[in-house]
This record gives sequence, structure tokens and C-alpha cells, in this order.
Amino acid sequence: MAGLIEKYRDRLPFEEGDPVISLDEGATPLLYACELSERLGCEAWLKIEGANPTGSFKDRGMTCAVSGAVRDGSTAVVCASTGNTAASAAAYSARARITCAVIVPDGKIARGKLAQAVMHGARVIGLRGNFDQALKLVRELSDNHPIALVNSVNPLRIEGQKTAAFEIIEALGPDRPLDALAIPVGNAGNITAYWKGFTESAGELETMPKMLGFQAAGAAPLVLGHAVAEPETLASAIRIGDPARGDQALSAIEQSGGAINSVTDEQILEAYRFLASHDGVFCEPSSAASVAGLIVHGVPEGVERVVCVLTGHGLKDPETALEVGGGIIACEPELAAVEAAVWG
Ligand code: AN7
Repeated sequence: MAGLIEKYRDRLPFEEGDPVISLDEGATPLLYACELSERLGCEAWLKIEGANPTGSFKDRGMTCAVSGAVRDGSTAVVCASTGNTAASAAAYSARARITCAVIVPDGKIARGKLAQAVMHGARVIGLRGNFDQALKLVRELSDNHPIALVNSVNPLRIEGQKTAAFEIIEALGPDRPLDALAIPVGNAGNITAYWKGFTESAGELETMPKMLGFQAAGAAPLVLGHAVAEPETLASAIRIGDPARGDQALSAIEQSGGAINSVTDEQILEAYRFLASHDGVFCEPSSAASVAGLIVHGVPEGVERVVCVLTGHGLKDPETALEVGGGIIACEPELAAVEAAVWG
């Protein structure tokens, strides 16, 4: 048995015998973060979604969206993307042997994600515009043509992604329930999905976790209370100004007693470096927004155990890492030179 659909079929809208397109996604580690816990003054756990097959949480939603598309007889899928959705859609479409077109903001997505999309054989379209414009266009496209939309406006994406909440509850067990979930927010699909997962598991939980959403300061429509026409942040995955599921995200936050806040690019980078250099976990900058948010805004009162969702792997974006990480020491191939280089 492999993959989410097989494992959680009783809680997903798939029947026995329906086609299943899977790359064995899910079952990602929930790692205790010693250094971060110390810094926050509470127990901090990391949900390592970069351990999914294409390196991001999108695979949870994509196994369901692409399986559903195949079940419905679609031979092509399309998405708008800041990168990870494109990489995931491309991989699952290759697996399903169907056509995939991805529309990304030209020059604004991380190189690793672009490499994935082209390698999996998607038609990669570099839009001279941003994600919000791309999403509007693919919605129109799928309304007018027989092509399935696999963005998180597709309900099957939410169904698949809610399974991460099930895994967290399972991993912590009944004696160690989580008090809060910290998560980066872009198009607001993932926070919506986690809340659905927790809500469906309410019987196993004594109290519901507070949903703590974090946006990049230059792309923070839900914090500001209005769409942002020209979102800007180095956390390119969450460079989104008009989230499709914004209302649902806000209602999840309100129902859970949580909060939505923003963090600056500098704060995101500080958390990104801290996690990699102190807790040994390399995530992409957008993912570090969840950790930055807790560091900057503090852990709400009464929260003893928090789970930070690290949505994507650090290798997705080697350029940012090389820009902000430690430098490289050039060295001649001689022992004395190597000694000097190693010990400074
Ligand atoms: C690493 O790939 O929207 O709030 O098109 O890649 O559910 O949008 C990516 C989003 C967080 C935000 N972290 O999740 C896309 C895309 C990472 C991401 C988010 C994204 P949502």
C-alpha cells in the first residue's frame, strides 16, 4: 500500500477501484526542534513537507487532483503557480501520462522548481505577469476548454492536503496534543486544508489547535484586509496578492482562536538560516515564514506545543541559499593551504 489515497481512503472521496495516481506521497517526518524550542520557550515540532516526492506539500493535494482528473476522463491539466504546484502537477501528470501545462510568473520562481517542471515534460509558460493574473487566466481557460484545473480552488487539493493534519495527530499521540499550528499563507489553500483535517478529527482532540498564519510583509492581503496589486517578497512561493481561499483561511483562523500576521523578508531569512544552522533542517524561504512568525510575534499565551509546517525543501531554491548562506573559501590543493582554510 502506497500513498495517501490508499492510506486514508475512508476519509477521502475515492472509491475502491478508482484510478490512483501516486508517487507515495505523505508520511512525512514530524521532527522535534531542540534549538527552536529553546528560542521560543515552548515545544516546537517541524512537519517536514519537503520530504514529499517532489519536495513540497503540494504532492498531497496533487495525488488527489490528478487521480480525480483521470477518473473524470481528463487528458490534460493546467495550473497557475509560484513554482511548487507546477513541479508537482508536472510530476503527477507524467506519472498519469496526461498533458500538463503550467503558467508561472516569468523569472519569478525558484530554479529548482522550474527544473522539475521542464524535466517532467510539462508545457511551461512564463507569464509576463504575476501569480494572481495567472490564476485568473487558468480559471477562464478551464471554463472554456476540456482541461482540468489543479490549483487549490479544486476541492480535491484540499482533501489531499488535509491528511497532513491527520498525520500530526497520529504522530503526537493522544497524550501530547498540539496547541497551535504555524503555517505560511499564500493562496490560502493549505491553511484551509489543515483546518478541515483538524475539524474532521475533532473527536480525537480535546481542544482544537490555534491556526497561526503568516504572510510575507510585501504580500500580506489577509493581514491588510485588501488585495495587493503588486505583491513583492523574496519568498517567491508566497508572492500572492489575492488569495483564492482567503475567506476560508480567515474563518479557520477565527474559529480556532488563532491569528494572521506578517513577517518581513529579513525576518524570514533569519529564521531560514537559524533552522538550517541550528536544527539541521533546510527548508525554502517561504516555509521559514512560519518559524519567523513565531519568533517575531511570539507564541500565544497557553501554547505549550506548536507545530511549524515547513512546506517545501531548501534545495528548491539554491540561489537564495547561496546568496544568504556562508561564503565559499577558495583553496590551493596543498596541505598547508587546506589547514589554513579549515581553521581560518
Ligand atoms: C513552499 O506553487 O501557490 O497558502 O503555486 O509553495 O496553500 O498557497 C505555492 C504555495 C507555502 C503557500 N509554502 O500555500 C504554488 C503556490 C510553499 C509554497 C505556500 C506555497 P497556500
